[in-house]
Amino acid sequence: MTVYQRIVILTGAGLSAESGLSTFRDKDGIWARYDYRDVATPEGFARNPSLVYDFYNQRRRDGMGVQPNAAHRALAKLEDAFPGDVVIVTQNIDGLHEAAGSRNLIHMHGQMAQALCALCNARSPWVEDLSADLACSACATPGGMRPDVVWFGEMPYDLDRIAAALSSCDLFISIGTSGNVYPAAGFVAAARDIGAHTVELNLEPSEGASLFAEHVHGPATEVVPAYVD
Ligand code: BV8
Repeated sequence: MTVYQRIVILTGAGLSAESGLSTFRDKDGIWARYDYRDVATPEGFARNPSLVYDFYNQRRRDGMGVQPNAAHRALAKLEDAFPGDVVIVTQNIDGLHEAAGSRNLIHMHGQMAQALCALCNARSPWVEDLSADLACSACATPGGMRPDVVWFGEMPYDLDRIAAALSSCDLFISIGTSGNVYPAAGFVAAARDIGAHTVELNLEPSEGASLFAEHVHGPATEVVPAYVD
């Protein structure tokens, strides 16, 4: 029985599916209803900011009252109980890891709870609908407020912290992600290259399934507690 010391956990939209939030690439997912180029790129925001405001204001409203599920809770419990290091690198912006009690979190694609001023780069809590009229609380200028999320073509957050965690982990677990989006989809190869054991916990085989040493397929609320408890 291997005793692990340092665990890196990558999570994606599938982890929050059983909390009632849409994933992106499932048949009824977000990208089946929106073209990501219109709502999740800087070009889309420049072209039609009100469409992007509507998209994210609606996602924020959809997320209100949503609760973490048994998989989120199992990961928070693991962090408390595990004698070594656990870090969760999440692609999700829904805040459900924090709501479940996880603390050592890296939000590589940003957070729905925060807004960003594109004019002065100040961050502020996202408490009301974003719009072109909303003035930044720091520079008092309207027109620059956007969700604090990473769009396609933008640099994900904290890549240096993620690289440091991957370079010393001995267990890498990927949960609820289709392995379509980079650089996140490349993390398993980095972990494998330094000799970490790699596990995919997902409803079905992801794009990168062949890169993992171990797979457990099924709903996150079943496979995650069973694997980490
Ligand atoms: C970058 C915003 C440079 C936040 C998102 C051309 C031009 C520019 C860039 C590129 C290019 N070609 C490729 C790229 C890179 C690009 C990319 O990867 N494109 C893909 C489409 C090919 N990436 C980027 O642009 C990234 N930035 O590259 O910067 C750089 C970087 C590093 C070093 C040097 C340079 C930025 C990507 C971030 C984009 N932002 N969203 C938001 O609105 O939420 S994308 C979106 O996809 C979300 O962030 C999401 O998290 C992410 C990944 O999706 P998943 O989480 O995996 O969700 P998905 O629906 O796909 O899958 C769900 C899975 O769960 C499925 O497998 C399903 O089976 C499973 N599941 C479902 N139900 C359950 C379940 N599992 C368990 N239980 C269940 N119940």
